[in-house]
Amino acid sequence: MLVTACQKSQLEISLNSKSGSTATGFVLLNEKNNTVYLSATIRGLDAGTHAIHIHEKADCSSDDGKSSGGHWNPTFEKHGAWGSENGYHKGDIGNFEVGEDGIGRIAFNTNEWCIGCEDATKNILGKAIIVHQGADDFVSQPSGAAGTRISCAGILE
Ligand SMILES: [Cu+2]
Ligand SMILES: [Zn+2]
Repeated sequence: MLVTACQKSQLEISLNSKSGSTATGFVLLNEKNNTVYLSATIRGLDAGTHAIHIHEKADCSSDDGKSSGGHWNPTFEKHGAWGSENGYHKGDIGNFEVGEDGIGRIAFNTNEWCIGCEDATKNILGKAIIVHQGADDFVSQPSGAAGTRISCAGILE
């Protein structure tokens, strides 16, 4: 009997505040059976709706987070809501809600990503997680008009 080894890797990365915000947290990324599971907890947010995306470079060095580049879009689609038939970036995770406690929690999973595989249209290593001050409208190009980048984490091992 042949037992196929399942690919498995896990990383935990820190979100650091940007653009003068107080938003910090961590993101756990875990790959199991060709699915990547993302879970994040972020504190110090303003109440309301915030966007979270994968941007194209694991470079959080600039104060405004713009060093991370635009949305990660390896398949050259339009910006949109995840799963939209009109197209979406592989980094278009979406929006999450924050209450008066300023804490946001995100859980997301997809088989359209991998952690460190050979397929450049799936590999999220070397990219960045960005949290925005505003909400993604899923329509405005190229990035959903989500406003200032308030927290950034490079996806690095
Ligand atoms: Cu973004
Ligand atoms: Zn996008």
